Amino acid sequence: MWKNCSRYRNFPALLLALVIALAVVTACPEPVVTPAPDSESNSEQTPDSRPGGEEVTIELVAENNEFDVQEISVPAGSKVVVELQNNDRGIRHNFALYESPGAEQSIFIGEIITGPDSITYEFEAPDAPGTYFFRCDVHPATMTGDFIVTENEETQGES
Ligand SMILES: [Cu+2]
Repeated sequence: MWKNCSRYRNFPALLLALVIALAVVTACPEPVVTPAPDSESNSEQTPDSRPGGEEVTIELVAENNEFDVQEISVPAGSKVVVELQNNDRGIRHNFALYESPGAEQSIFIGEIITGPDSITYEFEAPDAPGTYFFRCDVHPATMTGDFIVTENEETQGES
C-alpha cells in the first residue's frame, strides 16, 4: 500500500531547500525608501503663521484720485492684506501706512502702480492699538485715511 512512498522520499529535503531559499530571500535587506527632503513640502506650508495673528483682507479702490474708504480698522498685530484696485487710467497710486498724519515715520509703503491695475500688499499691523494714518504717496493731500488698530481680543483680558 505504501510502496509508492519512495517517490516522495526526497520531499522533506526539497521542502527544506525551499525554506532555506525563502529565508535567504527574505533576509535580504529591503530597499530603504528614503523620504524626500523636506525642502519641497516646506514651501507649501504657511510660513510663520503666528498664533493669534489673524489675517484681515482690505479691499481698497482708487478712482478719480480718491480712495473708496477713508477708514480702515484691523486688530493689533494682525496680518493685513490690502488689495488695491487702481481704476484711474494712466494715474499712479499706492497705499502707504504711517505712524501719524505727519507721515514722518512709515510703517509700510506699498509699490506704486499705474492704473488700471491692481496689487496686493501684505504687512503686519502695529502691535499698539491706536489711530494711524494711511495715504497714497502720489496724492498725499487728497488720498488719505485713518488706519485704526484695535486691541487684539486675545490680549484684552490682560489689562
Ligand atoms: Cu494716488
